[in-house]
Amino acid sequence: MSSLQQSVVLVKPDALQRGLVGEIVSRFERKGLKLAAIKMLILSDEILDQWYAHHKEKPFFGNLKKFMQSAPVIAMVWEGLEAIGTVRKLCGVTTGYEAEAGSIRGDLSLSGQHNIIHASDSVKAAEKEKQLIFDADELFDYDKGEYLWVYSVEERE
Ligand code: 3AN
Repeated sequence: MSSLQQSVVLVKPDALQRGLVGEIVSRFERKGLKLAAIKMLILSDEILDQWYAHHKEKPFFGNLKKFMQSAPVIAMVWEGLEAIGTVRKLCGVTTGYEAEAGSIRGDLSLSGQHNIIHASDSVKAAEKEKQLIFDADELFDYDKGEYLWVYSVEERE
């Protein structure tokens, strides 16, 4: 049984600097996903320490934080059936030069750190990331007309 999920995506500072925001947003739109939230912000130390808690002991953690704070990010929530896995597939694997052609990282990046995008890796992570970035009134629920064509009758029930 497929379930409706929300994935938190960050367009990272390198993608903002390289003028790739529109291209990245457009890939999720064209897939048929629903945009539930979007905002621009500079990530605080507190947010990044929690966001990358699993990398805290890694040698690259300091540079990762500096990079992530070097410019604003565009934070978004994308919704759809099985959205967590779908969005990760659209992004491609972590390192740009290894990512599959056709994926966002595979087409647009070459680096392990400057890999232009973040996407939640689980439902639990998405919930945590949503709370770290968005206030309740920044998340929108609305009818998406396109869903009539994106999903079948059974899938919309
Ligand atoms: P993903 O972003 O694909 O979920 P994670 O969670 O392993 O991958 O890594 C989070 C971020 O940490 C990456 N997007 C990247 O910017 C950075 N990172 C991961 N591995 C490395 C590495 N070996 N060297 C430098 N930065 C890294």
